[in-house]
Amino acid sequence: ARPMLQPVRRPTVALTYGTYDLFHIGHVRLFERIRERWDRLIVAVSTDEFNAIKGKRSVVPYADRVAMVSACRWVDEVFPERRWDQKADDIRRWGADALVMGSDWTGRFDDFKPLCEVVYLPRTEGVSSTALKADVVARVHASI
Ligand code: C2G
Repeated sequence: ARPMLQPVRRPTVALTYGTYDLFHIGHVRLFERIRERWDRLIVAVSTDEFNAIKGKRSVVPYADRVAMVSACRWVDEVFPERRWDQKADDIRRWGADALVMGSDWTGRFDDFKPLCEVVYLPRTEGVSSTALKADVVARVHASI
């Protein structure tokens, strides 16, 4: 008899957005948690110009932030985040099954629920780019 052909499940795709300045364990843990639930992870990295729109000035230039996120084992694709209003197009273009963000964004992207799952995962406590910068400044002052 013909062997039963197992239906091959299409790999599921998650999309996430961020600046990833001073790439740290909080970012890595988020990516790791996303990959525990979805097969592929596509990351939109905010350009330096979009950071200005977000009111952020990152220490690490865009090209280096892209290189570090791309080097992360949990990440499959990286592309630029240039505007607030590109997410619907991105979801369609990448065929994303889910838009996933850390919990500081809870509720903020629920408008995309008609297009894909919208999931907020717990942030990693005790670490942030802002805290890392403050820690370095404090150490420099302490050593003066
Ligand atoms: N994050 C986390 N734990 C931390 C710090 C950050 O889980 N300790 C998550 C955030 O919740 C976010 C992602 O890491 O999902 C990236 O954080 P940022 O680089 O600060 O990005 P942000 O400025 O929030 O940009 O259009 C969406 C924006 O581009 C998101």
